[in-house]
Amino acid sequence: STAQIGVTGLAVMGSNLARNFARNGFTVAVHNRTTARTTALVEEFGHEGAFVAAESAKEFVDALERPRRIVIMVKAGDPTDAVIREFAPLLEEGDVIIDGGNAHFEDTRRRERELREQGIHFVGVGISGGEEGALLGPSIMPGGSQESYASLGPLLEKIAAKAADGTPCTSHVGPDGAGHFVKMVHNGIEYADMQLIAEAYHLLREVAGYSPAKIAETFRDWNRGRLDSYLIEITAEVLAHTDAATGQAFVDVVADAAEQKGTGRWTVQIALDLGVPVSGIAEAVFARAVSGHADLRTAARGLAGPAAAALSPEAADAFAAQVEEALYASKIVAYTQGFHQIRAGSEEYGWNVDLGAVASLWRGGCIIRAAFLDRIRAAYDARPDLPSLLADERFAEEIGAAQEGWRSVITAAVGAGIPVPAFAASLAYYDALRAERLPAALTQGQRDFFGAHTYRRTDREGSFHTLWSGDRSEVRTD
Ligand code: NBP
Repeated sequence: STAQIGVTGLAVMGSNLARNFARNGFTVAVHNRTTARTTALVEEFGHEGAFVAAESAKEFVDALERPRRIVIMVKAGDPTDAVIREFAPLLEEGDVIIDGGNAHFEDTRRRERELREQGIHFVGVGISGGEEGALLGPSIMPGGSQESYASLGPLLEKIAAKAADGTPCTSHVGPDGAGHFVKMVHNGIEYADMQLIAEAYHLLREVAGYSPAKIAETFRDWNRGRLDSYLIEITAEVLAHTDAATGQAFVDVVADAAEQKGTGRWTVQIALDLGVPVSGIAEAVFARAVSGHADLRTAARGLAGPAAAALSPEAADAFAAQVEEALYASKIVAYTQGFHQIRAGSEEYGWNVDLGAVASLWRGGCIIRAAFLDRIRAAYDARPDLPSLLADERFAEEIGAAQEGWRSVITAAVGAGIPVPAFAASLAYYDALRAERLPAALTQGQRDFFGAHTYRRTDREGSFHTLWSGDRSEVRTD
């Protein structure tokens, strides 16, 4: 038994992760249900490091030093349970099973509980960065026991991406499902970021009248400022790309129906359960759904809308600057909502997640990596109990400075008939939170009227009900 770590499930993610471990000097046992994949991996990449190819589960387990560390990289869901059922009987107390797939955190909680009874540490790990990240350094979000992290952490820190300051983009997130929960919210934020960028593009195209090439330039420019991020960078690349077959802009030949794998949807479902308003993320998920409904879109095609009005080149450039403000302000809201959800999950499940550390481990390797995350980390470092990112002085100042442009952009979008659901939902969230009074008072009155649901008063303690169908006097109900 010489291998320090084992990887089972050698499709693209598992292979690349195994190679990453090997390239970093670890001896890696590799295994796959279909042995051909194991053989192919070692044949093609065996020169990169020390691999031990195992045909059977028993061989695999025997190749590992103790306590064993086994990474499962198979299709999420039933296949993960099947692999756990196969390996668990072969393992001993203190061994660690690591699930690097995109598991739902509730599944991770269940698996952790079941394996704990057997004395096995189960570590649900969120991994972001796609294929390339798995090979060159992903952002890694491990859950599980503190003890498991003591054994696993040093290996993960070696293979993880490094932030600009050299810090590894991984740290122990919290017990059981915490890592997969944080990965889920990461993906939700990714949906919001992408939708906000899409709305900015749409406005630059339809209101400013910019060409895709000009918009690519604009994004490149923005990428040198506060919006500096991987997603802005690749947006410029995609927009600058020309389709070889037609000579047209690539973005004009791609079908405009966005697909999804489900982690954005999970984020919203869980947010609803926790009562956390993640309206920006929800609008992003719904926007993809709307784009995919060809039937509804065809049926609505002839509906009336405003006539297009072109802006002068100077007005277009001024408008583009406001779009940058709208994008930045909405982005602050998306992260505010996402971090609120992590805090709520952490409280609900007793995870004690350090929000600043989460911002820190997203700084490299993952899809939402951005200069912006340094600021979020700084905000939580300064005030770990920060109730909301909007309560941070610097973010408050920045969003305050952007709000005029943000409003103008949304007004222009409404006037021009361009849908900006995520921009608009983000602004509504901002305005709702800063409002002195909300119409929720009226909602409470209605609820009391039709359902005697009671209400609280602004001037006295207690809960009250008005006898709406009687003499309309008020009674105290508590
Ligand atoms: P896939 O999700 O395509 O899964 C293929 C692997 O699962 C193969 O090794 C296959 O073995 C194995 N497998 C299946 Br399917 N059923 C099995 C079973 N019942 N028993 C044992 N093995 C089984 O691979 P992937 O795209 O590399 O992704 C792996 C995980 O990583 C997934 O959970 C994914 O969501 C997650 N992830 C992916 C990305 C990404 O960018 N692609 C990023 C982050 C996380 P076989 O070779 O014998 O069929």
